[in-house]
Amino acid sequence: MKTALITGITGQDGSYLAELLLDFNYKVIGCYRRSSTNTLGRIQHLLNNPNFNLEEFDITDPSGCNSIISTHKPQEVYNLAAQSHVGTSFKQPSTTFEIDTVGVINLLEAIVHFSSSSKFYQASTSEMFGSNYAIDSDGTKYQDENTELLPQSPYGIAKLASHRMVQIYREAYNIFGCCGILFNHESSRRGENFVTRKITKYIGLLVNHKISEPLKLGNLQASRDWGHAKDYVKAMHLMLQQDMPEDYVICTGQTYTVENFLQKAFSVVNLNYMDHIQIDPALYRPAEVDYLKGRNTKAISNLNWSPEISFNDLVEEMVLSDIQLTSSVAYV
Ligand code: NAP
Ligand code: F7E
Repeated sequence: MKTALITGITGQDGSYLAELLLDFNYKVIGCYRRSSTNTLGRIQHLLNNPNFNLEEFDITDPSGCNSIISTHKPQEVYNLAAQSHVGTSFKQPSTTFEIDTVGVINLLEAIVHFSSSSKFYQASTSEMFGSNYAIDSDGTKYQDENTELLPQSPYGIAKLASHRMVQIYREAYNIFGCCGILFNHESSRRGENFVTRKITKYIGLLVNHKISEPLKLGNLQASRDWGHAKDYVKAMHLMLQQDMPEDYVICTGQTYTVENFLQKAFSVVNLNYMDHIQIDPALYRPAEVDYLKGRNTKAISNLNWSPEISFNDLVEEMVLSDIQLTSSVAYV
């Protein structure tokens, strides 16, 4: 039985990855940070699984990283822990750097010193491309593994620094480290302050007559390549099953604006989004990533991976789930 250690277990991706690895008969060590309120909601259904174990851990604490790696010596380490909100990274740049860069160094050092054969997955991001893209012969703009990384946010810069750090540890210390450059991925478990979930939760409240004020949003013109988190955690696992450690872009290859998402989500309940939203300039970011559209040719050919859940199915799943969730009497 293989042991996998997942940081960020309480997050969206941590919960789906844990489910996948338990299905593959792994022993899973899920690392969570202490909090004054319960953060285990997304993994509640796994807590009684005998192959699932929780460990308290904060990635910014080097001795904790050393201890958890030296105790478990896991075959696979998936580092999903992060301050992952781009808007927040403008308000808390130092904290973001501490968690998203220094934290990754702490884990890499622990692996080098205590478990050098552990395979390591790093959650890199399309936010590292910033405003940059390539253009192909028919004029299509896209990003892939060869596109220069020019981040536009403290989050993007922190993630780029850790991305390069993994590459350096791979070259310098022969660590089996892979970075997944994942484009936006969502689900009914998405954090409520990301734009997709903010929209679908609002629709749930609206349909259940629990809200009367409009939905406040920022920039509707940014384009994102949105996939489903359940598809994307499969790619993380596949990267660590290859003979050689490499970095991969994981995306759908399609792009939609925030306004397209709004339109589609409201159409699921036969409403017109224009009747329900208000633009709030305070929600615009100091710098924006305008256009993301990935190209997943390498993942298709090397990993035999491609996304299975369509944009329309993703949006519908999120809307229906939030209608159900917000219908409960307890939900206010
Ligand atoms: P998420 O839902 O925001 O989860 C982040 C996780 O990190 C949470 O479990 C959080 O714990 C944990 N965490 C934060 N600070 C920590 C610390 N100091 N020590 C230990 N754990 C800490 O993010 P996600 O959507 O699942 O994304 C997973 C990873 O992929 C992140 O690294 C993110 O940056 C990256 N990524 C995400 C996307 C996307 O579209 N979802 C795209 C590209 C890359 P709490 O519950 O205690 O806050
Ligand atoms: O914003 C616009 C906002 O916060 C998407 C993270 O998982 O994916 C995610 O980062 C777009 C932006 O995601 C609101 O300006 C408008 O253009 O949902 P988001 P993100 O910034 O793309 C990348 C790949 C990651 O790695 C990150 O961890 O929507 N937008 N109005 C808004 N965004 C938010 N959050 N809230 C609004 O009210």
